[in-house]
Amino acid sequence: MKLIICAGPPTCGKTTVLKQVTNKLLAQGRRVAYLKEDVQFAEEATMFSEEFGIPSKAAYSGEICPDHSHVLILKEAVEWAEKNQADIFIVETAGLCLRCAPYVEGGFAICVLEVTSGMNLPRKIGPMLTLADIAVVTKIDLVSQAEREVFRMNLTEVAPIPVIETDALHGINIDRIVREVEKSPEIKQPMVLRGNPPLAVCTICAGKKEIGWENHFGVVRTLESDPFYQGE
Ligand SMILES: Nc1nc2c(ncn2[C@@H]2O[C@H](COP(=O)(O)OP(=O)(O)OP(=O)(O)O)[C@@H](O)[C@H]2O)c(=O)[nH]1
Ligand SMILES: [Zn+2]
Ligand SMILES: [Zn+2]
Repeated sequence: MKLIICAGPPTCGKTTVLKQVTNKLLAQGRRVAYLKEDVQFAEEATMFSEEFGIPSKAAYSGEICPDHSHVLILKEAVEWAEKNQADIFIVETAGLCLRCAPYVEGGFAICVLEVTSGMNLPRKIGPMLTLADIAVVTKIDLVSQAEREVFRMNLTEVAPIPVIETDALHGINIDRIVREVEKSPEIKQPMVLRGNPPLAVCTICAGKKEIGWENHFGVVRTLESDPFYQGE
């Protein structure tokens, strides 16, 4: 199974892009599963399940940093997708913590940014962009050619990765994203974070990169549970 992790600031167009991508993957006979991770509210999972009839799920991080919650639940989420016979598992995350990045080694990482968010955004968001495999720039229908080019230049200065520009509402350049997804490797266990978490007090912050709540101490959670304390 391929694991596609898609992060980006709120309302940048992640879901719109992923719906277009899912549509094409399903048309090619792929079996797709979808997980939306958010802090407290998300309707995307219902949307994916109603529109595409695919296994879809939402996970709320609540009081935990969304990227930390992601580390804790991703192992079980991958097992859930495998149980549902998915061959491509798409995870959309809120990506609110600009110190962490949700990407794992051996997975495929997509960072979505909206071109309307200001020319300096690529310089502000850190590992969410710099550790991604590709950047998808949405809402190109709303700005001039010159603004598009400056945004792209600022982005590739920070992260020299392929940039795919899209008007996601109209499915522009979605085929290019699908080709990148198709080229990505199969996920292998044990999964490990790509980046180094920031310095602080919990085991994730302290730099322990193993995916799965069993591997961490402090306030943790499972895919289905409320947060609980694990440790001495
Ligand atoms: N004009 C234009 N609008 C877009 C484009 N992509 C997304 N939108 C609109 O932007 C809004 C937010 O899009 P979503 O796909 O929900 O964004 P998101 O990143 O998934 O949002 P959250 O998951 O809620 O953080 C919606 O109203 C979309 O219709 C685009 O390429 N062009
Ligand atoms: Zn979304
Ligand atoms: Zn964090």
